[in-house]
Amino acid sequence: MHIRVVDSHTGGEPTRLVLSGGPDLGAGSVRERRERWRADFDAVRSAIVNEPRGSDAIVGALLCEPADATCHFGAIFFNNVGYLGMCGHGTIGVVATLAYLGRIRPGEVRIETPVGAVSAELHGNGDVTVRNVPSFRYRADVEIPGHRGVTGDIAWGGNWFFQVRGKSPIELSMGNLDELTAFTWRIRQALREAGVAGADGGEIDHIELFSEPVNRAAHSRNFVLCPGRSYDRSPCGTGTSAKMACLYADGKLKPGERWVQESITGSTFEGRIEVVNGEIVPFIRGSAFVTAEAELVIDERDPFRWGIPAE
Ligand code: PYC
Repeated sequence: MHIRVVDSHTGGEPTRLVLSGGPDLGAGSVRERRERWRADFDAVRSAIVNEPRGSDAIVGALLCEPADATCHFGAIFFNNVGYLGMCGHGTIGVVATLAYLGRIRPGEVRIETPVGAVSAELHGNGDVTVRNVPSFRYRADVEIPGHRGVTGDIAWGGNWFFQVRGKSPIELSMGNLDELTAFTWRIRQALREAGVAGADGGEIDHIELFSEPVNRAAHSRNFVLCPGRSYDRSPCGTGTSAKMACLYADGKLKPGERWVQESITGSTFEGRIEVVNGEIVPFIRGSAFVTAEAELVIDERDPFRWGIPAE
């Protein structure tokens, strides 16, 4: 089996775009095809993103035909442990890669994802602005079971987030990655054990901490724990969407106002929201760079051909 991929990174967070050789998922919406992939071909997901070909940080994106006639492409995002709803840094990576391959020109491109259609504008300088799915705060100021006094908001930005309120008790610096990972993982476990979930019963699998930014041009710095225990090197597009929905709900961000989110690595996304028919629509601007073009080889004789499972 040979799988053609192009790798990129968006603010330090890698995206591996699968162009051909992926599983045959048949017809149906991108959401239905994601479920078919999960049920019948999950080993291929692991082979693409897990070691020895990948790493815990890589988010994969399978490029496919859209079922939604208003879209140009479909994309299914996946990671070291499973599948995502949407992925902001991944969409920026997909669009920058399509531009690198000469498949799109500056202008708008619409992409069907498992949680709805998003659009992206490719700017003349290579930046990409993603118009994400509508985002919202589901519950405010929820106390984390077993963590007295630590509260947070549950919000949707294309994935479910628990965003811890106030300043992170651990400094958001690269030297503290182990501590930050352990702390946010404990929060995720506590929420899971207590049955605290998203509005649709979906697992809250992204946990986010905030502090003052280091870069004076930014409004906030974050640390985002991803579902497979790796951290987001970028400011997280879906997390920034969820954050802006919470800020709007608190009266701290107005439609059209800029919100610059800095990641733990120092990379930034520029965000804003619009309110359309009563829904909060986030826009996220960032840039991505292609890092490799490759053909993954899955050799029948290789005992690790389907990757080393991350969990
Ligand atoms: O940018 O939305 C994002 C994202 C989700 C997980 C990793 N990055």
